[in-house]
Amino acid sequence: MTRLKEFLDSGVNPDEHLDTIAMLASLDYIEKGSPRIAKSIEQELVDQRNSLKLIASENYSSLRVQLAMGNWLTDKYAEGIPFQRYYAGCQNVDEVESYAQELAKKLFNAESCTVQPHSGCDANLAAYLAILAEVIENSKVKELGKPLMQMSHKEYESVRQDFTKARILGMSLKDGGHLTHGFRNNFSGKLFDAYTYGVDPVTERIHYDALRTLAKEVQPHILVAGYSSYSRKVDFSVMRSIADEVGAVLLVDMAHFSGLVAGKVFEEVYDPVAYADVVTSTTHKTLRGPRGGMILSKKRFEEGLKRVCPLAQGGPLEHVIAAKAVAFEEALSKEFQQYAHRIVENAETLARHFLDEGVRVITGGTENHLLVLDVFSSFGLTGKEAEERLYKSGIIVNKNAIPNDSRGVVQTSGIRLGTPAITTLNMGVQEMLEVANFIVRCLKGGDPAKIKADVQRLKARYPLYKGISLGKLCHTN
Ligand code: DSN
Repeated sequence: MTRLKEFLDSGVNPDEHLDTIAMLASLDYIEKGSPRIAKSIEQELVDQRNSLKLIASENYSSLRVQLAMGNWLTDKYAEGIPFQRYYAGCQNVDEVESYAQELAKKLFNAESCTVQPHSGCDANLAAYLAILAEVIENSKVKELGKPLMQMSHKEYESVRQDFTKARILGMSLKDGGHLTHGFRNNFSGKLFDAYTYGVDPVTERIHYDALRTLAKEVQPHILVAGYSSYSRKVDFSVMRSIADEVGAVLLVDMAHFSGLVAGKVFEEVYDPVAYADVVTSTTHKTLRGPRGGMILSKKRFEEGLKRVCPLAQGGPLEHVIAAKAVAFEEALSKEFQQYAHRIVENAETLARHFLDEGVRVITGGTENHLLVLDVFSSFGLTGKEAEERLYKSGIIVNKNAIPNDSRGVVQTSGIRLGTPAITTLNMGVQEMLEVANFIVRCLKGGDPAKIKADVQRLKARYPLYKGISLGKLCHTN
């Protein structure tokens, strides 16, 4: 019997379960032609159900978001921007993309927006190139009195050489920044003369005066704020003043915390959109949309950002943009604001439980959705060992360097934990005590099989996509 038939035969009211029906029908259909792929899709749900997802950058998107991606919008090429395309027949994707842009502008109170980046990494690449085009290329265009395409090879080469001298100052990977903020094995460390700032060795927080001094020395063209494993709020008014003092463009990468901005947890000086020239983001993570990217900007950079294609990408993925629009609609709701506040409440509670157990929490706690534990000083384990041990107990985390980590990025001394996904499941502060206990028991050498059984008991109380609980998908191993 197919999954769908089994579900419908169970006597449910189809009108109340359209999402489940759509998902089960698609699995049944995929299985007919591509059984290996259907098996992996199904197994992923089983595995996600049976484990505790504490990866700070992951979440569970709604089935509406997922379904908006799975259709024929994927077949349409749409280079250009809405209503100004290089291909005919874009009337429907124009509608989708312009609506997504409007929603994003409303959600973040932004002047301009592009939802075309395929990922956060692509958003940063496109944003850097658009900024360089504005601050380096345009002045040369004015000086020579002719557009790029009319420059001689020699003239254009002098523009390109100026690009390679551009300086960037971003948070170092080892202190919580991202690969795209100047890491040498990333385009950002190759395209730019890249400098990095870290955290204060004692407080493990950004030291704004030290950053200001460094910025004055480096004179960056772009100051990058934002992080992927830093657990404190960033004061963007201070970042703005530092950028202004050195004449830099301020770019904030809010990929990790855009859901906290949308959900009005980060307001006033903690809202990057109010202060930055350009703000990049992913649309998954705390924002809980499809995997993808976007860029918000002040009017000055609007023209440059209309050129994500051809600057950094080919045609936009309009099926993913449709799902971004659905996610933005969801994020505009009151429920989403409550969700965003609960993410942080849960992370703070989790951090407090670890501190009560004598575990060293980097910076002494958290003000956002993530926390980093020093597992080497607390349990004598490297981050890699801790990650593997937790995995055997059904707890999914990632190893993470801590400030001044002597064990490098492969072994590391820390792990990073995040609460966006478990908060989506509706776990609250009560459950954070259980989660902290599982982790401490496991890292102290507790029996993985027993902990895994306890994890699954907790997960059973907070089912994932609970409509899909009938038929073949009901595995519990
Ligand atoms: N992979 C994301 C994270 O885990 O933070 C960022 O690239």
